[in-house]
Amino acid sequence: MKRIVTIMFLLALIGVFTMASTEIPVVDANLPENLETATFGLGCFWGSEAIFGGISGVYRTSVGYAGGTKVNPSYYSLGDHTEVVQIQFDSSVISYEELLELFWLSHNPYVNYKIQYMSLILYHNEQQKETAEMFIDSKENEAGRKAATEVSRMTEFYRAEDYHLKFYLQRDKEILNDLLRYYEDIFALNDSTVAARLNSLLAGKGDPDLMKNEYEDYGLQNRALEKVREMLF
Ligand code: MHO
Repeated sequence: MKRIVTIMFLLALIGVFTMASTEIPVVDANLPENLETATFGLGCFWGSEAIFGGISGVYRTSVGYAGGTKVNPSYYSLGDHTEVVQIQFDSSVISYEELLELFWLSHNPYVNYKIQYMSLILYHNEQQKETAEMFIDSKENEAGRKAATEVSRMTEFYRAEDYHLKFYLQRDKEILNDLLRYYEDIFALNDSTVAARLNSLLAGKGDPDLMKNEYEDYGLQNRALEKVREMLF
């Protein structure tokens, strides 16, 4: 009997330790399964990422290069690629069409920018293709003119260099370092919902009501927590 109690105690102890070592902020721990992916180009990707990272139903964002043919592009050797934001979202919370609305409002889709900054929808499946084409048709009809937006099939996504990731968050060392307690490096942090939200907030974008509800579960402490509270309230 004594032995069983000891074994159970040891198992409980192991449980507590493994929990502590894998602990991440509550919001990140609650990442839903079966997220869909959307990819948009709408100008410099720093701002694009900040626009989408702070809204309900979006769980992950990353900046990168896509749409072209050059293998392994980089910021200074972009080839025929466009700066894009890739978004992972829960379509039961926010629909692809709602994302398209935000995309449309957040840049000028009637201007022919150079390829790096062009207005671009990269669809991931036939349903997204149809939705995007119908969406653009209806906007063009409303406006009575053709949009510059291109709709093409998504191929390879090349994540951007570390210094482009969560651009606004990386500039706030206090908040950044607080989050790096949970994540090994900026690449791991890049996939976090908390990072998407705070990057958006620090850029002055996103839905403040959403973040007011969530921020206590971002895993922040001390001055970083205070700062976020001050920005929200
Ligand atoms: N802010 C830069 C663009 C950077 S973006 C990653 C500029 O104004 O040149 O392309």
